[in-house]
Amino acid sequence: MKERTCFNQTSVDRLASLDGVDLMEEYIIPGRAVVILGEVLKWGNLSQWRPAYLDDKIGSKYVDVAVSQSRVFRYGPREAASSARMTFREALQKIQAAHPEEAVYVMQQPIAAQFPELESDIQPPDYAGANAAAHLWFGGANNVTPLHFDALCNLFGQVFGRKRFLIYSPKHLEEMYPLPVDAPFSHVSPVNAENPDFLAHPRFEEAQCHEVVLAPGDVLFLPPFWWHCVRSLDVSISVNFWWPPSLQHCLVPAGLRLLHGSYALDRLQTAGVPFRGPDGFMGAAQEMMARGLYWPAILLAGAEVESAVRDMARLSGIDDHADGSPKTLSFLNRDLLAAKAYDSAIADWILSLDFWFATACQEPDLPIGLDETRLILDAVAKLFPRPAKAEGEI
Ligand SMILES: O=C(O)CCC(=O)C(=O)O
Repeated sequence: MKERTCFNQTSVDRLASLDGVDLMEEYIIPGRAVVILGEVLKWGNLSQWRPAYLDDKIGSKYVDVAVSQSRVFRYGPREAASSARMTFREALQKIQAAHPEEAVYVMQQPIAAQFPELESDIQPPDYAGANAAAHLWFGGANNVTPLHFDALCNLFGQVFGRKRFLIYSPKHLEEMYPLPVDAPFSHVSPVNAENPDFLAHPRFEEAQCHEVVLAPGDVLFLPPFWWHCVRSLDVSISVNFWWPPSLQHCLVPAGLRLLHGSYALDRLQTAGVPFRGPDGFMGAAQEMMARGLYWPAILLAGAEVESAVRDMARLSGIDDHADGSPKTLSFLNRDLLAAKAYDSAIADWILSLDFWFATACQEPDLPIGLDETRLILDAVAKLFPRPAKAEGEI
């Protein structure tokens, strides 16, 4: 029986085919990294993609490229790679030059928006998530994308040339020396994974690295929040699909950190999947509670209350902003009580719940148990019941 979570993953399986393999059940749903050899051949006509073929199809189009003297293409925060606009053909000439003055990289370009001419060559596989969007990567040998994670499922297809991935399970958040969650580029590690400085980053030595080389045709499923550093071993063309994670994928240190960050930012109001379902945040809150993740469950209940109270304020004609910033829950509560949107018993409940939401946000290390969490979630469900669904409604 295969392990069910990425946390225990000790090696990355290399599957010669998908015959007899339930990719969803064994890898994608539990968030386990895997390589499928030769699978790109089944993604439409990608096997004909060579630099000359792309030149033929899109050579005269303008494209934004990343530019780097060092061949390291940082997203930030240090030495962020600069960018330039040029025709695809100019980029291709620089990519194929033996000694370019500076390296260029066509990075993560959305194919449907930028190169619709190429779209008919691509047939997304049925195991890619709904609305998974294809992106193009085209660059020279030895281009490096430094260590970072993405909060997305990633199906990465190597089309031409080889690429080497150094990948690390999300359990190694602390070993990656991440920036604070509210800092820009908090998904980028300062560690040089290819040549680590263990004096500066001693914890990095504890992180288990999986080295994965993709040859033309190979596909890597990289689950959300896995750290990766990527080097092109040759002139390389890749196509990848990204799609949003499930709630289960987010139950890793960086995912839970993101939940806290989004709560602190705007009470999860702009968070979409996976925290907010068609029935609001309470489904995810219940699931967190069932998994023993009590503070995250309370944060999600807080997001539900905040949503409901803001909706009520709008319906009652109350401005939910003061001096340009959103009013806090306690201010809105006071305004709604004054407008007789509800009585003082409900207002008192909201006030005491707000204490728990603030504590969940500021002190997630304090011990809290199932009983308190259940009380809070039950109180929220009673205060703001979701309308019962009509028979047959999904
Ligand atoms: O191929 C690369 O250079 C980087 C790929 C990457 O970072 C990604 O797909 O998330």
